[in-house]
Amino acid sequence: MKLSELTSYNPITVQCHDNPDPDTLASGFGVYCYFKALGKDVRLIYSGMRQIRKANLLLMIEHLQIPVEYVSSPKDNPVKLDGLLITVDCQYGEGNVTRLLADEVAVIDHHQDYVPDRKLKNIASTLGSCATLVWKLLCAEQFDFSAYPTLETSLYYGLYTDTNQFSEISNPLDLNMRNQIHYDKALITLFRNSNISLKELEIAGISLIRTTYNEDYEFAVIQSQPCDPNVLGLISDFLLQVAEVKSCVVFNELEGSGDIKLSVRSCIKTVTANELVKFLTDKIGDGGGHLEKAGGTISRRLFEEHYPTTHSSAYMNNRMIAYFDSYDILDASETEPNLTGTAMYQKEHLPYGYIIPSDFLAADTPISFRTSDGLLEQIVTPELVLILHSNGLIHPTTLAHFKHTYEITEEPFFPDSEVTECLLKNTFNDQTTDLIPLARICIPDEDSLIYARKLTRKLKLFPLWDPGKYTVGNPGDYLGLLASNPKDAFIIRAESFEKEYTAVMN
Ligand SMILES: [Mn+2]
Repeated sequence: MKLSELTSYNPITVQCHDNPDPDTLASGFGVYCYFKALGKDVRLIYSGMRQIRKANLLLMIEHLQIPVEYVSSPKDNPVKLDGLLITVDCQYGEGNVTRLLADEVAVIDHHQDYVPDRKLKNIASTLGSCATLVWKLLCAEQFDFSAYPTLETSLYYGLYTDTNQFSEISNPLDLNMRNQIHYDKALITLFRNSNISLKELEIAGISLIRTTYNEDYEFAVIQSQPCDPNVLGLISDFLLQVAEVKSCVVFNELEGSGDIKLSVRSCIKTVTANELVKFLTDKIGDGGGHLEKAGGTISRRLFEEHYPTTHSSAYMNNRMIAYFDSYDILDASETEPNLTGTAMYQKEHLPYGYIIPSDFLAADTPISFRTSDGLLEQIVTPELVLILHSNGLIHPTTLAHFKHTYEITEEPFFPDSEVTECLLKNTFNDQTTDLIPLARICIPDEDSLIYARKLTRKLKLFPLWDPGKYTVGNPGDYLGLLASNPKDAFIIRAESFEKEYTAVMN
């Protein structure tokens, strides 16, 4: 979705997430400026329980003249807006943004896509900040930045704060923006050094001496006094720097609602912060974020429904232990394969399609495509091969594995008749390519046998082809091990296993 696709709407409301941070304010300001320049009736707003109090945000709004308004919207009587509502740095319907009513909704965000069916959206989840996405959208429209001289500094500060002071930048587009944008250095220095108030310094200090630490799992938990949720992030950033602490959660109960805000951090590859926060908020709230940093909210009402006799700090400690007890880890590159409990299966002899992305994309290009687990992001390497299933879903593998287990042909591949396209997106320039005309047939080898066993517990698998990142297999899914190379382990979803594999009788 381009910004110019939205120009038929009027009025337009741009909504930041609740408890705004610099990234959502900067992104919202960018979208606001675009429509303002077109003479639209446009407003920039945020809602939620709390108004902005944090010093750096107040300075940012004041010095960069960001025309953001607070809108109070009671849950039982939500505000109704005319025209188009655009949520920025968040997704309409998610827990971190108050749901307002509007004729039409669009989403501009850089988190994982929660609403695959939404029509009006641009979600770039490999970007470090939503400000980068907005910058790209504005550049694509040849937006005249000189008409809004404070906008570039806003976007720069959004990226700065969302990437842990640029230390977590990995997408080339984030780097481009950082290098190309004109910003006011003195203002950035001022904001950077106005992160917390004296009162918050005291709250953070008191919190830190009340750390509970779990030696077995090397995690720490802190309950802080009520404070701006952004301060929770600062405390957890600091806590994670303690050598003994490998993951942590810092939380507090909000004044008034009693809802619980939490900030989660991890610095080990066996725990990703976004997966952990989902576990901590499962059924009682919402959470999300990135590999190292994530945040979430637990609803007081749901918490009391599910855990009527538990205090929030006991919940957090118990739930952390439950998380670490809930899974096994299999690092395929390090562990000797264990065939206990497995049986032998053969892959159905159906034709698949294959694509070698490096044939038509430069190395290191970020791409995304749809797998049976949802959207997957990968970086193009000469080793990456994509297998197309007849249902249009894609499964990534390595060239070595591919050559080993498939008979490779040059015949064109035709998926099931109802599958009309199978898209690969270059997330660097947003170009999508339909893979079906490019795909060739490959057929699983006669002897492509696997050992497989049904999982009874959650498994985090670090596959041979991507040893830095785990995929999660849930109870009911299968762990497959290639018979020819049992170190090459992979997860097979319960539903595809039944369709694609047959047991081999001895
Ligand atoms: Mn953001």
